[in-house]
Amino acid sequence: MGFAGNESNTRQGLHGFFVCVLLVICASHCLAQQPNRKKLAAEVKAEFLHAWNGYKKHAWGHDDLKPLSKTHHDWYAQPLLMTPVDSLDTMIIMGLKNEADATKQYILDNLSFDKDVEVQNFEITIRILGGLLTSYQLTGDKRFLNLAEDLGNRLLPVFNSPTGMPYRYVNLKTGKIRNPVSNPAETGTLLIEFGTLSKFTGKPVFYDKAKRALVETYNRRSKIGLVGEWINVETGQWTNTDSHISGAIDSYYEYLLKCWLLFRDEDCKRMWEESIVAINKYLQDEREGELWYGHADMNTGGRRATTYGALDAFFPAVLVLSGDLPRAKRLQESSYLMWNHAGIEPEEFDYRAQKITSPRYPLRPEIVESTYYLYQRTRDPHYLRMGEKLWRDFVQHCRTEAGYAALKNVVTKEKADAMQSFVLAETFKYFYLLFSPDETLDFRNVIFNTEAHPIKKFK
Ligand code: DMJ
Repeated sequence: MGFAGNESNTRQGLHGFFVCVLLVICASHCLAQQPNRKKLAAEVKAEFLHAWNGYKKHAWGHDDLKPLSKTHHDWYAQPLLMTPVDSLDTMIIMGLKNEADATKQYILDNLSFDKDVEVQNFEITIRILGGLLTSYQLTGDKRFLNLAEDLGNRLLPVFNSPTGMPYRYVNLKTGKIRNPVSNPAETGTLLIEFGTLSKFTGKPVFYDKAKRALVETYNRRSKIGLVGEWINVETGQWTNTDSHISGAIDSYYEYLLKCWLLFRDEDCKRMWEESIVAINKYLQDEREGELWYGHADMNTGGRRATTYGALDAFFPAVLVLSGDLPRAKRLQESSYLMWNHAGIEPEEFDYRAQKITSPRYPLRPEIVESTYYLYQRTRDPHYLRMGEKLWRDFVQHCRTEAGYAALKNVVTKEKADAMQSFVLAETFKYFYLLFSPDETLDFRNVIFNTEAHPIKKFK
């Protein structure tokens, strides 16, 4: 008995010893598997500077850098400093003080909207108005707010349609409007910026006009609760009834949810809550255990296409914000699968056929944005590892001598001569925020506009 007892003690001791060794091995293995956040954040910052320096050297004073020909691209006859305005808050967030100070001064000295150019209301709102408002909030410099208010006033004529939904283009000098056929993303992605402008200036007109445009779009949803892709803002009739969460609709849904969270606007809450039920009922799709969102007819709900793309990859972030973590996690895995199909993300992917249907990659941020939201909400290192893989592929395939270049084809990895301002405003910012310490930005107290410009939630 005694002997047997000793033998069992010895066995137990040995067993305990091996368990400990195993735990130590596992722990060190896990630690080795943990991405080095500090190192990654430093890399992102250095690469942001590389891209920014390319813009400064080859495209200074213009809208965008063309990274292959090392020259510039302007959207209109006269530049609107798209890249500097879009990038300033990224510099501030990254702590690049000298760059931020110089860029701020350049914008304040040179940006003027008194220009005879016809601009696209949606793009100018999300990139420039959004950028100026965040720069005002981050620096406290009233001159940014003055610029934002001047721009807001020049954009206001877009809302002078019979329905209140905006025309797509407006002349900044004359107020002449054009292009009545628009889409929900362009009619409904304005309230964060116009609403914030109202809050900062105390002038309700901006909030009211953008809110009406959002509500009028929502009011034209079908009986089953979906919106279509193209709508005439003069007649209120849909000209294309394809429904999805992709480009031309995407950020309409994003703003329904975010405007509730930013302004505590209960109408937006109600519109979001009704919309997400229809989205999940008719657009959600399953393939071999994977969750996807495809296309359906807005009136019948019948499946129209089984494509999902780089723009759709914003939706896990929206699902995180709405509290639907299970769907957010599953959809993120699908986005990641799409990314890994060719080692970098195609613009569009047929998830049923598992085939790329549009092979370009314009350096989009959406999948990184969703990775950041998921990491913030779950703290699961899985999302850091995912982010590190995205980052390594992004650098490997898109870095050039003068900055970062879009890809014409994700299969051949052939580059395109474009680096849009959202690369500096969004893609680098979300990579940086994913890896940098939590104190960098208080995730729970801000709402990002669709161009990644954060605004503090209003009380
Ligand atoms: C950005 O301008 C915005 O994120 C917009 O909502 C969608 N397209 C680009 C980025 O892909």
